[in-house]
Amino acid sequence: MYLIFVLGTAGSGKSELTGVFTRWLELQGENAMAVNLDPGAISIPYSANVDVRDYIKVESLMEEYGLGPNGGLMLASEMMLEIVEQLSSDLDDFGPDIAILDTPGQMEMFAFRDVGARIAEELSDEGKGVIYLFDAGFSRDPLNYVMSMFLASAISNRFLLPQISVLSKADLLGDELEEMEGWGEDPMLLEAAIDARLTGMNRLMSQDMMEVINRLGVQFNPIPFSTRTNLGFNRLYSEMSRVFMGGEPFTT
Ligand SMILES: Nc1nc2c(ncn2[C@@H]2O[C@H](COP(=O)(O)OP(=O)(O)O)[C@@H](O)[C@H]2O)c(=O)[nH]1
Ligand SMILES: [Mg+2]
Repeated sequence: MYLIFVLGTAGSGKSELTGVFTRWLELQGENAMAVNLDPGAISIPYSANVDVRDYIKVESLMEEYGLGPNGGLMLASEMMLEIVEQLSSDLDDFGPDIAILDTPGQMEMFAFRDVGARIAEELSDEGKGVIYLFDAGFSRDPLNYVMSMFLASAISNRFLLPQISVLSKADLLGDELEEMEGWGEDPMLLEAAIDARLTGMNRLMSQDMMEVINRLGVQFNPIPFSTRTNLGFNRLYSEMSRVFMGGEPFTT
């Protein structure tokens, strides 16, 4: 079994990718399964046999403890560590070859606290990886693109797992898509866009952040992806197989 955690900021398309792409993987002959790790989800666009809400629901916690949505989500995140064994045994019962795990909408509650990485660690001893979503609508501005790179680096430092970047909701981009693909392939093109399109503090900030990212030696080349047009499905699949499985399919 290989576990793939889908991470990204709120609204970046984690749940929809989890649902649509898992279904597509099944059509490719993979024994894939979608898993919901978001205790705050009201509805999810896929059916999940393994679902954290079987044990913890933000809505119920809010009612029971008189909390707001953020307080409820924080408590739920902490509680998830206590039921990770149950989730792990649920996963084993179904035994897919790939589990695609949808994570909480509010990434900072999960991924930027210990809980995310600890759950990843305790859920399974088997292979694990991360898909990180660059939200296309947000990242079309060069400053925001650099910020997305920063978030992706932070996730990578937290989880210490092989990671693939995806440019989600790419169907929302017009001609910009080609330019943004260039930013992923060649950092100098991103630097040129920063110089051309930003001024003042935003420009300085982006330039300095780029310098740090270059110094870290990390590279992101997000795969343009859309659940609406199936853009990037084949590329993401072959990248997953290459990065996570050394080129083999997940189901043998
Ligand atoms: N145009 C477009 N919209 C998308 C795509 N993926 C998700 N969305 C929409 O973006 C919003 C947030 O998606 P969701 O999967 O719930 O994001 P999450 O908070 O990261 O789980 C929803 O309204 C989705 O229908 C996509 O590929 N293209
Ligand atoms: Mg979601």
